[in-house]
Parts: sequence; structure tokens; C-alpha cells
Amino acid sequence: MPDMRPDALDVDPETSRIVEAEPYPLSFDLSTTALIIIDMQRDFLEPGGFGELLGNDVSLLRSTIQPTKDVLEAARSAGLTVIHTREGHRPDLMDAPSSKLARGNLDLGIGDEGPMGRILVRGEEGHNIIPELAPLANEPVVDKPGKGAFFETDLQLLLQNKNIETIIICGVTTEVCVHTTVREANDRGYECLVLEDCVGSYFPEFQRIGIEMIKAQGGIFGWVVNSNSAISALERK
Ligand code: TIU
Repeated sequence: MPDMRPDALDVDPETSRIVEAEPYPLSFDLSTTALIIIDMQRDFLEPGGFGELLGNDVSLLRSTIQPTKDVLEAARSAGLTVIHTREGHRPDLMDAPSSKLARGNLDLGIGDEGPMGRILVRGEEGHNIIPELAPLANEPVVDKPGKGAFFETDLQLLLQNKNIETIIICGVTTEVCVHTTVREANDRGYECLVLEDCVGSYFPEFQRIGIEMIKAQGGIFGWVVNSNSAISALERK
């Protein structure tokens, strides 16, 4: 006797998955799930970039690279939609609010010439995604002027046209661009699964609390799991 509940009619046993996430298991379908990798750019992860100029120790973010690489490979093998984002601005900086340009009273700030070219400017070396996670030609790269990946980008259009319902999130930094994007996605009706070892912060306490905040209150913003469990679900091991 087939399961005739309304939701069950849509379930394809070949592509449906369950991941033992927190705060409770999450069901998703490979055909309606996207992996979004947030801002894994040289400016945030390598010495001499914007992250370091803000006074941060970039080595704290680098532990996210290998697990994210593993998830990226599993997502590609599972046929997921893969989208990369980058934070940065037009060379004329007209898409950067003056508040953002002035913030921090930095000697070297957005648009200034740093060791990897002009900081957080599109087309510069530091703005590039780190080589370990280089996008494939068929993977969209969404350039965003803000912290959230939905703000003034075509991300929602891409997701709608691919019928995406669930987003698996990796990237940096946990409490800044990852959180902003998860919150934006949540309000737009997407289910978010944040991979705790694939998101990183310059502040260990913000990493811990940032993860707690997503899954608290019954998953107020979404679900959390580690990369191994996510990969197992994608591969259905
Ligand atoms: N400074 C910091 O933690 N993050 C950012 O400025 N951008 C992102 O998180 N991508």
C-alpha cells in the first residue's frame, strides 16, 4: 500500500534524503537542494586580505577549507545545484555605502591597494575565491555588495528557477555573512542546513554562539550538522 499522504506523493525515493541534524532530522531532496558557499575569498582567508586588515587571525578560518572541499565534491557528485558568493564592490565603489567605506577608521580599507590588490574590489586577486574551492564553469558565482547574499543580487531568482527549497550553507564568517544570509533565506521560506565545521569565525565564542543561535528554539533559523553527516546523507551511506 503506497503512502498516500499529500507530502508523500512528491517524494522520490531515489533523490530523497534525511540528515540527522540538530535540532531534529531534516528531510530534503537532491533535486531541490542547493549548496551555497559564502565568501570563501582570499580577502577573508589569506594573510594580507581584508580580514587580516580588520585585525583578525585568518588561520582561524582555514580549518573550514578541507571539510568544505569534501562537501563540495559530494554535492557535485550528487548533482546538487552549487552556488558560490563573493563579497565585494565595483571598482568605482559606487555600490558601497559611505558608512561601509568609513567603518573602522582603517589605515587600509575597502578600495585601497593592499598586498592582493584593491581590497574587496571585484576583479582583484584578493576578491577571488581561494584556489582550493575554485568554482566550476557551470557553477554560478554571485557577487554581493552586502553581507547577505540576497541583498541586491539575483540569488533568489537563481534559486526560484531551480525550484530550490533547501540550502546547505558553508562559508565565512559565521556570525557575519553566513548568519545574514541564513536569516534572509529563512524569511524567504528556504530551509537552511548549516555545516558547523564548514563555517568559520575569527572569534571562537561567536562561532559557538552563532551555531547555537541557528538551531535554538526548535531551529529558529534552520538546522545544524557536521560535514561528515551531510556527506553521508548526500551519498546515502
Ligand atoms: N568581517 C567579517 O567577519 N566578515 C565580513 O566582513 N564578511 C563576511 O563575513 N563575508
